[in-house]
Amino acid sequence: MQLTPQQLKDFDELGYLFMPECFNAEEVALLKQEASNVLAQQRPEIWREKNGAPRTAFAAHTYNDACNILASHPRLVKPLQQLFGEDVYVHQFKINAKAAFTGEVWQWHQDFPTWHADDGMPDARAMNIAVFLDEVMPINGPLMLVPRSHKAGALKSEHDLETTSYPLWTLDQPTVTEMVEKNGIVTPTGRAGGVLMFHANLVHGSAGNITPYPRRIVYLTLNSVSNAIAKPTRPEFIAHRDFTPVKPVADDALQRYIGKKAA
Ligand SMILES: O=C(O)CCC(=O)C(=O)O
Repeated sequence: MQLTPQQLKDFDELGYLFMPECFNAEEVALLKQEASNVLAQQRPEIWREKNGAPRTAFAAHTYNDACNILASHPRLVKPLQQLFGEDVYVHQFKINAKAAFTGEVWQWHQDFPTWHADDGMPDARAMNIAVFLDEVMPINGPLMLVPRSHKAGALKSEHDLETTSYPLWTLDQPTVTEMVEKNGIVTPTGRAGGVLMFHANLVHGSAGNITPYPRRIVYLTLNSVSNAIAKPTRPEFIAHRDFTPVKPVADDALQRYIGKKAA
């Protein structure tokens, strides 16, 4: 999948692109089932909310076949290769559960300050590309993005070790207020199968989920091979040390996997 000149222009201007219905109903059904299987496991790669509900399943592509295919899927990998103009490797792969009733907040942040401070990533030449596994609605803790905020570069961030179970470099309220007064907030919503990519310096966050509707999203973080991390401090399952370029699989790889499983 190649981004069109208009999509490239929109991404440059706004810092994000939302592509509804990138994965079809069969592919989504498989990914949902596999995400449920992953999130039901007890393993160290699964980070939990303070109340014990799964918050994030890291590195699921290393222990789940469908996730492994997704981490090399051309609909996710090719747009990022195109944007960065070089090969990319998997810096992180995670399923964020944002469970019904218990999913907690993600404080306002940019991704790059955490990757830089905690992993020694040199530049903002990495990006999250997200796949919605459930319908993302205005009510179930959608991702909130501040359009154009990536143009401000990396902003001063503080290490938040308190508000959630997961340490993150977050932005203070005056900074967020200033960004939002200038640019507003958008919440891309839509059916499972939608894909959202956003710049490493785009300001974003999400509120807790107190609805009965889970909001599972896969985030594949791809980093340019020329920008490999230099000083990782987090476990390998959060910041991968294998810088081998991703070779995109065939576009129908998930469909073939479904066929193989059914046979
Ligand atoms: O899943 C969410 O709501 C936010 C996740 C996020 O911002 C992140 O992983 O950096």
